[in-house]
Amino acid sequence: MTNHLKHLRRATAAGAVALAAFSLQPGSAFAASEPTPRGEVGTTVVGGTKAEQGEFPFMVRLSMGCGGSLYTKDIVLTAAHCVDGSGPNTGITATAGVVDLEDPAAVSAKSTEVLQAPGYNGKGRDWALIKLDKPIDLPTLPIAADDKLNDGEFDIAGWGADKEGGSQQRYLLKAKVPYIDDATCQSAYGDELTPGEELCAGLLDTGGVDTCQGDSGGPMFRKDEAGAWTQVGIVSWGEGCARPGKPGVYTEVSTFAADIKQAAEGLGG
Ligand code: 4AZ
Repeated sequence: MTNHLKHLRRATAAGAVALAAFSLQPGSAFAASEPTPRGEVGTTVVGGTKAEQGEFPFMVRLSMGCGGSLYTKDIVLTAAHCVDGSGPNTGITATAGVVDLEDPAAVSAKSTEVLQAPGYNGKGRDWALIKLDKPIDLPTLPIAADDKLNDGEFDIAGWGADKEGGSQQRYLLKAKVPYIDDATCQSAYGDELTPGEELCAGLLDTGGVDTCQGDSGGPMFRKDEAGAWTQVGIVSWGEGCARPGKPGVYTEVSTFAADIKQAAEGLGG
């Protein structure tokens, strides 16, 4: 089990991107945007639907095939398993400002430095920061400072696979997934889960909505009491995608909020 799960995580860092779902049209790279055989737009399909341009302006696509979020205008928050370690790094391109990755209006910046969560060893603690060579002038996504928002319904978004084993997406997909408490999630994953460092979300009974390969590193977020988007999770891992009884596992951002803030200050942000 351990190796299987870690394999999923490595596979993401290596290649495919992705958000969400399940049972869209087989063989179509961009299924969620296409009419279904009934002539309906794919937004009624179980799983992800297309995000509107500007709906989630803090979403970042990283060139290694991961998601991310703008923590500051020149620091991207992503998953530790999406990066190779800490230090100077000019090899990552961050793309933002568009839902369509082929839109010429996309804005991009290059990495200058990577900070992987100190002590990251493949279990829990799955966060990293990427410093950019120039600011991206888009809204940032504040992170949750405490666990008050670890409840209710969360938003997920990404350019990852639209089904388990599927291909990365041209258009940003989005979905909503409910919180799953630690005890319930532990009954799905046992000791693979690190409660307190990870939180789970998904449709436990039915499956069908989830993040997937290539969504890793992207945010799970919701509105706070004041109606402002707040990041509560980082897409981390899961057994497959959208399987019943196998929810998505997310880095519990509030647990690491102080560490992330300190690390960002160390990167000059
Ligand atoms: C991945 O490999 C991955 N279903 C991301 C999310 C999930 C599984 C795998 C959750 O990037």
